Amino acid sequence: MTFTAAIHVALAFDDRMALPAMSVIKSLERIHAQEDAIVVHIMHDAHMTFDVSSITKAFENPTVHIALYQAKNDYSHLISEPRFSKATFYRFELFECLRDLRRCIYLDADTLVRRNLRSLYATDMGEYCLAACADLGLKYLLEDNDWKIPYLSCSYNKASYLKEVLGMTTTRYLNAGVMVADLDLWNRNKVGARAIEFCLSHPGLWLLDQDAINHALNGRFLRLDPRWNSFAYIKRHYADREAKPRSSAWNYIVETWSNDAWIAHFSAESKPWMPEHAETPYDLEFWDNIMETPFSRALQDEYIKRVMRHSRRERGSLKKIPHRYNPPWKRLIYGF
Ligand SMILES: [Mn+2]
Repeated sequence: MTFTAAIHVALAFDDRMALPAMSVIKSLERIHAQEDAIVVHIMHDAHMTFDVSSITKAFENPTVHIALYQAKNDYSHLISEPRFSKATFYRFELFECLRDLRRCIYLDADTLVRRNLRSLYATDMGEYCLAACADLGLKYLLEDNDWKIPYLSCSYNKASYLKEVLGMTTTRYLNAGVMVADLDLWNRNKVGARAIEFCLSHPGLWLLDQDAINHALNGRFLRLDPRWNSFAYIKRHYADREAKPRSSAWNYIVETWSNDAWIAHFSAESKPWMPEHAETPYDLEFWDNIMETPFSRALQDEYIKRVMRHSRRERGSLKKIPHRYNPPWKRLIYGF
């Protein structure tokens, strides 16, 4: 291994996001094997059903080093809707714990790394404390189609939501799923603390902590290549729902995201591990990763149990298994 200084990655999850988080770590290992050393700093829930120590056993190797941190604060009071996980706030606490590191790459637990992160880690940040991708889904889908954002009992277009609710004086709005943070500057500017304060004073924000980070930065972030945060669902999911034909710029992004995602992001309804999942081009890669994690055995057992229950009930053949019992991990058991 050509050992250079390690790349520090920050990841946070509770029980609900433990499974996809394992795929993130596996994807990091696959991409960087024999080339780079990755330190994955994980902040997790204090009360996990999932055995956190199994992560170290499963992944500790020359490429990946795991560092575990238990969240001290409980953020449940900031969660307005069940679609959010309180672990989304752990990033702020983790960035404080890591303040002595020069920088880190933060990854949402619903991402999949498909390109070496060395160049992203070396990004010249200039005077910014954060580098991230502009939220192009928000820009093109909402702005171009004039879709509305709900907040309290009103609805806003994107520009008025940013101005009136988030108090921003710019339309530069980032997606917080993939971020490079200059940890010293981030902490000195108290970005995390200001974001949490904003959530406390504005319950019911549409995109919660992401809205709050955008409020705190007010457009002061370095814009990254959109491939670093490729929304996995856009092409298939919104094909019929866009009211207007796509501009060539948006079409280019959509194509790139579905063919050449550097980091795929299972945002919105595209969560391969959820029953109401919207299919994406990256689902198979996700399950291939999961099958090499501590969840593999449990998933196979669960799948076999369901098949047995179903066959007993139906006295039918495997062909009759409904689609929802037919996920990609069947290949491991039946070889097809
Ligand atoms: Mn996400």
